Amino acid sequence: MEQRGDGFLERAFGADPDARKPPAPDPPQIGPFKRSFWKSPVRGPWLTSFTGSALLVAIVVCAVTGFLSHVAYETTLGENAVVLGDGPLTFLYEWLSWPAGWAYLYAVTQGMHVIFGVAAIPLLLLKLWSVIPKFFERPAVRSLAHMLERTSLALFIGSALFLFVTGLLNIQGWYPFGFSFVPAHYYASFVFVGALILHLALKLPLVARSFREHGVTRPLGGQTIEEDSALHETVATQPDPATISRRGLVGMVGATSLALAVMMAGQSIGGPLRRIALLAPRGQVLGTGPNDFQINKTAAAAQIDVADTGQKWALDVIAGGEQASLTRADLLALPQVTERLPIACVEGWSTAQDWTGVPLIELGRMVGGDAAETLLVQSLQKSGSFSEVVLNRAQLSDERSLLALQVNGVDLSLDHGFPARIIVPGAPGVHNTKWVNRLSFGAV
Ligand SMILES: Nc1nc2c(c(=O)[nH]1)N[C@H]1C(S)=C(S)[C@@H](COP(=O)(O)O)O[C@H]1N2
Ligand SMILES: [Mo]
Repeated sequence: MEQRGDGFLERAFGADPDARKPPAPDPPQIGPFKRSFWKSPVRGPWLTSFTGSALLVAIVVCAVTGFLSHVAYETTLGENAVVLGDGPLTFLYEWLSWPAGWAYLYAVTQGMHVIFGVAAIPLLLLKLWSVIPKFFERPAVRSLAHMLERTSLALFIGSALFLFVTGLLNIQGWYPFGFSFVPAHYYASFVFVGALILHLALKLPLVARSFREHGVTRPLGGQTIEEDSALHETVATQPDPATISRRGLVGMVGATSLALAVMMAGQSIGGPLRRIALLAPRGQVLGTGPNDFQINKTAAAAQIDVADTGQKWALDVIAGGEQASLTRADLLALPQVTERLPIACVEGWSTAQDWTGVPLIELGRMVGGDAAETLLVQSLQKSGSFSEVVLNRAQLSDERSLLALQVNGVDLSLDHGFPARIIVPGAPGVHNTKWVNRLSFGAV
């Protein structure tokens, strides 16, 4: 337990029997634990405040769009629930239903989530660099307040790194960890947002003072500023001569952020811009055939038995006691509708194609299920995530929501969901179930 200080902890938690011993001497101040070890003349509260403010903007965008992504994923919950059981805010997700209105809604919110998240990484690194001396601060804990501040900081930095690392791995489609990405990323965001609010409350006065003294952007004009090393632990006591100005450093990191943002935007916006998506895992340059667009999970990966997609395939449509069974020829004989709609994956990429098929609501009418609140979609995929999904009222009743049989004028390829797949406006890609074989109106 803390032995120096003002006895605050002792009063709070009862006397420590060791407290009567003479206080242990401070550990020897060597290497990075010595203030003079840190030489950079640009490190200080202005740089931290400025970088932190820019980072805050990106983080707020990520938090809002991340929350929206959960609303989109869990619309009416049921099989969609990514956090099984009663996760935090489940009641909110039951109440907030994702609209079908604007076809590009999720492409935009999730594109922003990934673009701002990736662009924030250089800012996060600069922010951490600007406060390195504080990690070596000794004594590590001075008082109860100081202990709480440092604990919240450990949670803050820990959850931030966890969110960025898991998010990056997810957009690369790589899951080296033994837990499920969505609930982990989701729960960590609660720790992060809580710690962020505390951090802001604790640091706002410092930021305000620094901006009052030096201006928010004045050092970016190239002006040098003096910061007091006696007041701030991050300011070098024996600085080396500058090798880069604050303007140069912020400019370099800002340009890196911007370049990453443009690169990530390439895969969200698509078209010729996809060529600049150097970090996109789903390929920058795709073929030019009608089925040559991103494949999230191939039929082989989903363990689809090709025999099940052939002549013996039929679609079961169910509502209450009514049931219909339709072959692909039956479906093709119904009036066909063509809609240009995007697939917008949680990974941040999206791609708009021309889909042709039968409106879901027409299939509902055939069995008297068109007034249903929900539609349970099931597929040939026997297990694993996304093998089935629940669509809400807005989605199942929208005239553009299709059971697609064709894309860009030709039959769906096996990897894109042959014989039939769902395509719904404004929804996350995950709800566009492939290899569909059963539609149950009002089942959940
Ligand atoms: N049955 C089934 N449908 C599925 C998936 C899946 O794994 N299995 N992946 C979903 C996800 S996450 C996305 S983004 C889209 C991608 O569709 P595409 O592979 O045709 O681009 O399909 C969705 N439909
Ligand atoms: Mo996806």
